[in-house]
Amino acid sequence: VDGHPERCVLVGAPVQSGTDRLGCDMGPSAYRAAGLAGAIRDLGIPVEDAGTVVPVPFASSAHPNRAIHHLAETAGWTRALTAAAYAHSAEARPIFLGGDHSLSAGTVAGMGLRARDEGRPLFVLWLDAHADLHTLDSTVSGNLHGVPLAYLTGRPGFEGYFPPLHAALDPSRICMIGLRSVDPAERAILRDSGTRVHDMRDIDETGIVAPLRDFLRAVAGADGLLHVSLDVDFLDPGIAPGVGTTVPGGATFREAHLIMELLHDSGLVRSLDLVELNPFLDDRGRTALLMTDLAASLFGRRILDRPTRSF
Ligand code: 6HN
Ligand code: MN
Ligand code: MN
Ligand code: MN
Repeated sequence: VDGHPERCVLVGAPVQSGTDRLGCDMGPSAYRAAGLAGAIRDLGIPVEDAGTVVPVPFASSAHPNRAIHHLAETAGWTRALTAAAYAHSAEARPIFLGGDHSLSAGTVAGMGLRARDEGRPLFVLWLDAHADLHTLDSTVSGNLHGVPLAYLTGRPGFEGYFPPLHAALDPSRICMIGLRSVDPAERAILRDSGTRVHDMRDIDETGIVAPLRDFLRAVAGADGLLHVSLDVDFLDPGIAPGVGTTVPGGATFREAHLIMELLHDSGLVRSLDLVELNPFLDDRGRTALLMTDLAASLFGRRILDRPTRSF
């Protein structure tokens, strides 16, 4: 891929402190059992498995929002994954095997450090039913998988609770596709944020190709480094039941693969989160296998050869 290392590295991030259900800690094992490393190697790409990240405790203060749970643990994961993402992206393209979506607070922060070193802007594609834009003050569920984008974009209220952020992600460099469950506080933040937001109604009306191409052109035009965060609940629960936060009306099998195929053709993707898989809720591994196939599409598996790279 132009301007990016070819090699991939798998990084296990068995985070489950960001949800109130157990099971996401089995995610990395499920991806390994589903054959993710082999699927990417079959494309001619060298793959190394770096094993599992270990969280470093973070001394968070107690937060006045009593709904919040596992704050110090999640902040600890954030610190450890920031360091892991930065280190593993030096000479490879990392694939982070989640783990719940709170892990992106760390992986995206670490990729931000990588982008800074390369003198390039970081862009993020967020494929999710949810906006994950709550602050520690606005979250009602207290589930910290609902807050990573507020932390990463430098919204107030994380100081003393999460590791300090070296540089905030510019909201206009985020593209969200797949939204269909947005809480009032998140809707208010999105209103004037400059974030490219494509809810499922947009996808129904215009399809998935045009908005993605616009975003990819912006990334390419800025010589950006692109991080993709793929939440299982982006997909319709009918094809991806192995997740705790199913929302009806999600992306279809072909919409999801088409996004991955266009991402591959763009040559812009530097890092990938696979998040929210809960193998305890899965049906004979089908969600783990679908996510694995989607990752393979992103790294170049295709139906037929195509003459030119286009996006
Ligand atoms: N995810 N907005 C809801 C909450 O509890 O704050 C759902 C969050 C879902 C988190 O999609 O990773
Ligand atoms: Mn999410
Ligand atoms: Mn979600
Ligand atoms: Mn909420």
